[in-house]
Amino acid sequence: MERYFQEDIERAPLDKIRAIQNEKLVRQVQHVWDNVPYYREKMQALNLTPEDIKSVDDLHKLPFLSKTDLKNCYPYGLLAVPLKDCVRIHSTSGTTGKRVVAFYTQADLDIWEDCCARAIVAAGGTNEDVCQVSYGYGLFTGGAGLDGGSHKVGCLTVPTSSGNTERQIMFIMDLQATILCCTPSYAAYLGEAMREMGYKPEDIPLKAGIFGAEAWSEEMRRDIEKVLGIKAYDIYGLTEISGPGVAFECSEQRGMHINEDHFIAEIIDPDTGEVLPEGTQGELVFTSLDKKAFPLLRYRTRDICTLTREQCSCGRTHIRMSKPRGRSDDMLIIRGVNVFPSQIETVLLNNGYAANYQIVVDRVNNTDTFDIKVEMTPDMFTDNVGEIQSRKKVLEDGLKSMLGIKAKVSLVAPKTIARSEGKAVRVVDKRKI
Ligand code: DLL
Repeated sequence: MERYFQEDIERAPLDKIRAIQNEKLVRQVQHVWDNVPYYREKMQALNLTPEDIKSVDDLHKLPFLSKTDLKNCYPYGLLAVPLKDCVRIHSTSGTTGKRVVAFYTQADLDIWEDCCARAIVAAGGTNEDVCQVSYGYGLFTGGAGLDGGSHKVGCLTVPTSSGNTERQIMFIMDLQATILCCTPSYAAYLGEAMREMGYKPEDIPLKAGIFGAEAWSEEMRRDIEKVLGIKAYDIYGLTEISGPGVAFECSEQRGMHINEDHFIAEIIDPDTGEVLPEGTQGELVFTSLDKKAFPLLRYRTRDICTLTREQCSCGRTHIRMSKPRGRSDDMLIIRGVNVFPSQIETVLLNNGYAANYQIVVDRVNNTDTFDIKVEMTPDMFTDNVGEIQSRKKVLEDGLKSMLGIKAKVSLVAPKTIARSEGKAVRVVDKRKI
């Protein structure tokens, strides 16, 4: 049962973790230098050779990689092994321009699946569980990653992929699924659908959910936990670095442990690139230590969070990252003020709404307009204009004090905002800037 709680690694003291990282980093830098001319040139531009990187202490000397580098190198420019050694690709869900394509050798897939297995075990999963994987399968990493992890743990894996909500519910109930893996927005939607079908939390066999791939708030966690009668665990990852399982929550649920034997995490100032001390908020940067096919060094994720090494009650020693509050590129600048969708979500959920909303930003006469469409829940739905007006005012006041700027709220009938089976689309930015 505990095969994928890898105690010797997950509870290793810091000096052991550092020793593993030092050794792997030196090897990985040499591998990239030898096989990726694009990165070698970046190092040469800084007068660096692999000999300059002797341990994690030297990491800060290495150049960053960003999404722009990935675009420049599309599709094969960062590949570090012969194509014949690659067995799969995955790709990000980018909506504009070229997508990121990440390559995997069989060994890369095995390590990635191990990381997902650790996440399932941390959520209480064993080979006695029935694990329904409702993340999308295909180019997206969610389905494949959790599917592989679930197999490694020995769960009975139900590979429903996303969508077809009625069938999802049928399998949860008929097969007595105990673990659900999907995006938090889809989990909320499934919960809503099950409630409408008359299921009470105690009727639902699920005990845990492993939800990630998008930012979600503590309030949303509580709502999902309540409606499905489960404990909801966060999981983080990105295609460029492997997929889900780069970091995951344990029973303590205060941050996600980063699999430090495979990845080094840093927090930097997004403007200056300077490495920031533990506990400071900034942009998360990853170096992958084991990836052979697509080994990114110092990749800038654009995710904003903090890191902590404070002791964790679960006994795991790997560093923890806070919930990313959204990508720096999800952040909207409206009338000069930084606005994260997650802040809006917090206000809505604190006022009894579900996370069904859409932000529409436009620019009229050189001024930003900021409209938020919010769905009423069936309980609060009314056609009493006075009541709607006063609800609207409560929300507008709450948003003003959270964000510092005024938003125009319109309350709409239940089920009028499109649901997402994968990552939710919260923002429509019509500004042509
Ligand atoms: O979303 C991988 C994944 C699949 C993670 C399933 C967890 C579960 P991408 O599509 O490449 O990969 O998107 C990566 O999604 O940089 C974050 O901005 C965001 N993200 C991922 N997990 C979380 C999370 C997958 N738990 C991007 N909380 C990342 C907040 C998350 N944001």
